[in-house]
Amino acid sequence: MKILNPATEEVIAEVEMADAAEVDRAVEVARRAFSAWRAVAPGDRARLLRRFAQKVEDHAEELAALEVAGAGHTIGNARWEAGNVRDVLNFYAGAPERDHGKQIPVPGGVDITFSEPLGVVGVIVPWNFPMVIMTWGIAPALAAGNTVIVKPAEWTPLTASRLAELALEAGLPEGVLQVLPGEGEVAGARLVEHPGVSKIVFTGSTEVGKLIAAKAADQVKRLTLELGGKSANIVFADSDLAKAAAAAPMAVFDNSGQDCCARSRILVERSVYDEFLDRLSDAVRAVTVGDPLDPANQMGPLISAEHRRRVASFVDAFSGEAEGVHTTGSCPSGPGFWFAPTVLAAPGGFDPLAGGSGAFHRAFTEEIFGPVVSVVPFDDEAHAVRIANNTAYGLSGSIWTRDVGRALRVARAVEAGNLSVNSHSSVRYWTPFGGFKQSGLGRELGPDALAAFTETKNVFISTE
Ligand code: TXE
Repeated sequence: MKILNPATEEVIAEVEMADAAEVDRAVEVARRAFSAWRAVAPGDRARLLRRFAQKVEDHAEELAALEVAGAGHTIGNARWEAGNVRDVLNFYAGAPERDHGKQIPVPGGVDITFSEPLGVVGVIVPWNFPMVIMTWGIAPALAAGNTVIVKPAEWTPLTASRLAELALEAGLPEGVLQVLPGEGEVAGARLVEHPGVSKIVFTGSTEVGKLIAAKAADQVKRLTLELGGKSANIVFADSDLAKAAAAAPMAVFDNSGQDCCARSRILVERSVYDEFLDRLSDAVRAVTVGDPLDPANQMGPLISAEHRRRVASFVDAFSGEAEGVHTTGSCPSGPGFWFAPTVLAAPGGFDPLAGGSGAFHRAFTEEIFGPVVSVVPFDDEAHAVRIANNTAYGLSGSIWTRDVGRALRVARAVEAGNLSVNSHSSVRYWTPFGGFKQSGLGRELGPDALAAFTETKNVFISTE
């Protein structure tokens, strides 16, 4: 398959796609490697993973440049991502050294609880954050003693393959980490179906996540799912409105809106709605879109022509309507899958709690995964919470207010896994990340993710 640079549309690589037989061979290799890898002492595994992290650090600029070329990320984001890969590898490296099991007092003997690796873990990765999402799966999986097969997204296999090479250079044994570029319905599906794969970590669309969950149920295969989102950014009248409006654009336009945590629904208290929209529009017009290698640019292109067509379908649907498209920022023309940051404002009389089929309703409820944000007014705190929760998704959200009590009340009431107050921060690798409802199953990152890559085993020894 030809890999394109989304900013130039130039072919930068041609990559072989694995078929089902190659997946089968990779599983065989991973299973053989598992018996040796699980036996490596936790301290030695930790040393190898730290060496891997050091390799990533040594090659950070190269990895960042590859992510810019292959995924269209801005260089600033790509550098952050290379740093995150290093940090997450280091964070989990020593975790098994601190897993001491448990000895629970029981009558008649000694009872020991162990954590054991699962076996072969399949990590299916999307194209929006190729190297970090891969690492959130592989780092705890490898640290816990599993072997891993990564299937990167069709569009973005380059950094994944490079990371596998660096792992080998760092001394990880052959077969412990394999990267297999391939199509979802072929290589991805085979990983899910293969009885030799004990767990699937999947990040991608809710639609494919449901398919995978149904197939995995057949073998009661372990699953972690990180799916879509339609997160709310709730702005109260008592907030620092200038700060809230200045921060709102990049809370959704970062990575060109191709972010499962994008705060793509802005809910604004009615008394400050017009003022907020004015401020937001100014901020959106100031967003710099262009060459992702230029550190001055805040936004790059979309991933592909096909994805741009899908994003455009949400905005094009407004032609002829009196209200809808409120502000359009700027973006380059010419080669590259560019899309201008766009603000949609609720048409008069729009009820965010009612069903509907109009253009604004569709944009307000479906995951667009592009630089398009919809803004609606709300009446009071309870109304804001009802609107925020009126979705099948539940990944992230933000609350802007100066009232600490309200911030906590609303944060507890919103059905989402990751909330931030007066901030749009979503990912801090020390803390758990994941979704409520149809945004996912299980949590990644944080101290507890390791448990998702182990089975608990209890052994009783009679002393009688
Ligand atoms: O995702 P897919 P796509 C959302 C976002 C986006 C939409 C479609 O709204 O516009 O999904 O993106 C592999 N068995 N998100 O089509 O298809 C596939 O090869 C096994 C949100 O790219 O879900 C890729 O590696 N695997 C999201 C991965 O699944 C299969 C990130 C994701 O692809 C498969 C990406 C199958 N049957 C998209 N079919 C987020 N949570 O951040 C596909 N794949």
